[in-house]
Formats: sequence, C-alpha cells, structure tokens
Amino acid sequence: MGNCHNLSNQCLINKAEDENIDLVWHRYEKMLPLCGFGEKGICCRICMKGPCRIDPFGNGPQEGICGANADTIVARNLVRMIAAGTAAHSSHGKEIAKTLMQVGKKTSKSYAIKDSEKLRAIAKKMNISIEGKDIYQIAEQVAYESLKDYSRIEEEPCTWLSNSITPPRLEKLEGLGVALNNIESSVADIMSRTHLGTDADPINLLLAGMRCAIGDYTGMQISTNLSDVLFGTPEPVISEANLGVIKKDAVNIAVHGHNPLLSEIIVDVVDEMQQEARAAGATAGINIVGVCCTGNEVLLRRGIPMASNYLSQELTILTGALEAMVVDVQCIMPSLAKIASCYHTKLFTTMPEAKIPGADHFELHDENAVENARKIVKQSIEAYKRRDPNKILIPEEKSQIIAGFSTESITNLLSKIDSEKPLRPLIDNIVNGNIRGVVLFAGCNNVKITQDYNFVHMAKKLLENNILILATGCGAGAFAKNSLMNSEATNKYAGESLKAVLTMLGKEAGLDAPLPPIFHMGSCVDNSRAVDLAVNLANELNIDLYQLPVVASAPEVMSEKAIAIGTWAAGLGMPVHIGLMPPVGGSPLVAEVLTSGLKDIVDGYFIVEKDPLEAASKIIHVIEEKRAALNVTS
Ligand code: XCC
Repeated sequence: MGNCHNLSNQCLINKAEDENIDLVWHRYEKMLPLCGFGEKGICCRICMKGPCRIDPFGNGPQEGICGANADTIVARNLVRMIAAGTAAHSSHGKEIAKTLMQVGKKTSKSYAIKDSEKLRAIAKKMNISIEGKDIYQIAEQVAYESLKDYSRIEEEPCTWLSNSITPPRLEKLEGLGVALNNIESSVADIMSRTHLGTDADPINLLLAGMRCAIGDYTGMQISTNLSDVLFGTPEPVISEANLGVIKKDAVNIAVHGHNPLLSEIIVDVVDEMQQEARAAGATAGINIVGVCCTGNEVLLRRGIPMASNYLSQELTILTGALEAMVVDVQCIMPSLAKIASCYHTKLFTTMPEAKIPGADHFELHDENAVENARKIVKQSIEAYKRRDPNKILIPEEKSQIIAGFSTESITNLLSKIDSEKPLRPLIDNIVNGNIRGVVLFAGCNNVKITQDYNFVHMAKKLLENNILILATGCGAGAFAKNSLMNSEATNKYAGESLKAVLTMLGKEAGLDAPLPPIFHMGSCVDNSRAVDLAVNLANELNIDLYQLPVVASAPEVMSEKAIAIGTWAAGLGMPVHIGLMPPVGGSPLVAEVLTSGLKDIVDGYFIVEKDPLEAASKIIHVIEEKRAALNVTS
C-alpha cells in the first residue's frame, strides 16, 4: 500500500473498513440512537429498586420509586461524574508525590530530582524551611506535605489550593465551604451523599460537586509541580505532530495514557537499545511517539513527537507500522487490544489498576521500572520482525510544532523584556488591546463532533480577533496536528496586533520568526500551569481571577475528568465554554444553575454552544465585557 495525502484519518478509516475492523466512529454509529434518558441525566441506577427513569415530556413518571425527582437525579449523576474525574486526576498526583517521597528517602531505584531549583521554589511556596536541609530532605518534606492534601483531618484548606489561587478567590471559596481540606474525602463525600436516601437537595449536591472539583484542581497542582521536579520543567521545544510522525523504517513505540512515571523511563532506555533495533532491520532505529496526555508529557519535556490525540488513538495501530502501544492510565480505549491482535502490534499495560484483556501486562514499580521498560522495548523490537509490509499505510501528514510553554518558560522569556516585573509586557499588551484576551482550550475529543473541527475553527476566529490561546490535553493535540502551533500559524491566522506581539516575543526568544499563536502548556493536569499564569497576572494587578479577560473552553468535551475541570474553572471565576451539553438537560433547574445561577455565586459559569463560530463570537463578547468592566476598552 502507498502513502495517502491530506486525509490522514480518513484513509485509515477506509482501511479499517476494508479489513472489517470497527473503530470508535463505527461503534458510535451502531450505538445510535443514543439513550435519551441517559443523555438528559434522568436515568437513576443508584439502587436496585429500579433502574428508574423520569419522563422528560411529562407524560410518564416524574419521580423515581424512592421519590427522587429529575433535579435530584440529574444533580446526583453529575456530581458522581465530577467525583470520578477528581479521583482520576488526583490519584495521578498522588502517585507522583509518593515517588518523590521515595526519592527523598533515597529508596528510589528509578527516579531522581531533575529540577532542584523548582523543588526549592515549591518548598518556599509551601512555607517549608529549607535552611540547612539537603535536596533529599526538602523533597521528602514537600512530598509529605503534598500527601497531606489527600489525608488531612484538620479543617484548614489544602496547601496546594491555598498557595495557588488569589487571596480573594480563596476567601470566596472558604465562604462557600468549598475550599476543601482533603482531596480523597471530597470524593468519598460525593459517593456517600449520593447513596440512596441521603442528599436530595440539588443545590446542596452541586455545592458538594464544586468542592470535589476544587479537589480535582488541587490534585492537578500536585501532579504538574511534582512532575516538574522529577522530570524537569518544560522549556520551548520543537517537534512534530500527527500520524506522519510514525516512521516506516523504525521500531515505532507509542506511549499512551497520562502518567509520566512510565513513559519517561521508556524514553530513557531507548538510547541504549537503538543498535539492537537497527540490527533487527529497523534502519531508523527506535521511534517513540506520543498519544493523549502521556504524549503531551513527553512532548513537552523530551520533544517526543505526538502521533494522536484521543479519538484517533486506534488509527496509530491501523498504520500497520506500530510495534507497540504502551499504556498507563485513563483514556485508553479497550478496543486497542482487539485491533492490535489484527496486526503485529503488542499492547502493553503497565499499571495495576489498568489491565485490558488481551494485552501483555508488565507492571511498573519503582524497583523494576527500568528492567520492565527494557523488556517492553525488546519485545517491540521482536515485533518489528513480524511486520506485514502489505498492511502498512502511514499518512504523510505531520505539522511542525513549538511546545513547552510552562509558566516558568513564559515568565523567563518575558523577563528578557522586563527583568524586574516580567509580567508587565504581557499586562501592557492586554491593557493596550494588542492582546484582547486569553482563551484556555482544554478537554477532549468527542465522537459526536468531527474530530478537532471545533477546536480548529474556534481558534482561527479567536486568533483573527487578537485573542491569545493557551492549550492543554487533547485540545493541544488538535492544534498541534492541524499546524496551529508554529510560527507560520501566527503569520497566517493571528490578527495584526497579536502578530506584532508574538513577533516581538519570537525575537526575544532568539527565533527569527514569531512565537506560535497557541501556547502548548501540556497535559490536562497542566491546566494548573494556565491557572498559575492567570493568578500571577491577577495578583500583579491586584484583582481577582474572574476580572481578567480570560475564558476557558472545551469544545469537544467528553470525559468525566473534563466535567471536573470545567467545574473548578467556573469555581475559580472563569466563564467556561463547552461544545456539548453535559447530561443535565433533564433538569431545567440544574441546567439553569450551571449556565447562569453559578455566576452569582462564584463568578464563573458555563456557556453551552456547539457551533464553533457562534461559540467564538460568544467568547469574544465575554472578553470585551470583561475589558469594559476593567476599564481597558482600547
Ligand atoms: Fe483524555 Fe488527557 Fe480528555 Fe484527552 S483531554 S480525552 S481526558 S487524554 Ni484530558
């Protein structure tokens, strides 16, 4: 088979059809029509008297067997989604914190401290004295204090919450009783209060959901910051994205999931095994590529190219040139095992909590991480020998990207212009209107929307209107794949004044081209980086977060984690655009609270709009309103 141009996804979807392989899009078609009760959130499976469903048209039952009405059922279902998202993100952070603890105790065989300067800065932020302590003692104490955020009994708010948001925001959250003291108990609280016959008040449930979502935010702060200590704080890096990064003559290994604990080690061991791969006939050696947020983690820190974001993960195997997919946790389609079995591709699971029938399980622990990573790479080299050349179809499409925009790297760059007040150049350009505002794109792909379409079309309109974009997760993947994260994109899509700012910053960065118009800040847990930047701006201006002309957007929202992120973003005061209605349509009350009532309580709220151009217009309107309220209308 030859190469196909442009339609990189479509040609592989056609290939799947020729080979009778079902992909996510086919399974979606087969699932239609989707369950209307489920979509509206009015199906209750919380006890075994039912399942109950409320008739949304008012003709049938309006109460479940226990008497719970649509408002209670919808609110309970929604907050359980938030709890699942929070559990996922924060357990990721806990793993990282436990690893840092082992490093601090000098019992780790596989990990070390890569960014000691950041570790010291974190200790300072956490009020941990570093006087007379060596780096290991500091690491141990930082890890210990971070782990306390998962287990504190005392009532004071989590350390990683109170040290990372603006003082007025903390006060507001404390006043509402949502400045949580313990991430894990906030998840347990949701499970407990949503048990049959406990909390039936939708507003009380939603408030608990907000507290839990703030726990999601807290866990993200821990994940991002402690990962930077262990693996390095991202600096701008040039790489490539899209399926074209898979090389025909290489042993291709995809790392997929979320937690960098495994992928970092895989990247480390590859160097020593290049020769072995060449000896097996792979003239281009070993090529690691990324998928989803594990992909974002290794892209930002190691420059590893990104093959795919969420929805097209199966297509990486369809290329027929992927020797192995190594997965850790979250967003991994169980279908990968079946598709891999149609090819020579090995699927390796690595975490005790994430096994997939049909995959090979190499469990990753600190004591065996390097050894198991070597075994995985070795088996991938073996798999290369079993490739079927007739099955290979690698789309040529790939885009050049500049990634690696951590809060620190942005601040360092700005400090070249103003070393005393590094944020000033950014603030000045926002105040004078060269940059009208900032939109943080986060969240997933959803099969209900043509993959990446809404991200791309919204971004182009926002850029044209001189709005700077930050991106994480699969949103960042969408922009990376679609050539929106390079200097050319600035020249092509940014409005004149935004282009001028990015050109000036590009010069400061030593490029003879502008910075990209969309800053890749990392994986989903790295949404905390965007918050850090916004908090620094707000503190510098002595205002609260909600006053900034900043909006968050998840146009292709899908996972429970995305619901948790959207909820805390609103809780921190941001208007949050989502491209699809979460399953709350069955309760006009809950829908109204989320899209409007919330604004009176926490300043942030949800804007639901599927059409990307309409969504961009609404966001531009909100940004202009915020500018007017700040009196910066120029
Ligand atoms: Fe998953 Fe993070 Fe969503 Fe992508 S963006 S589909 S959650 S990989 Ni987080």
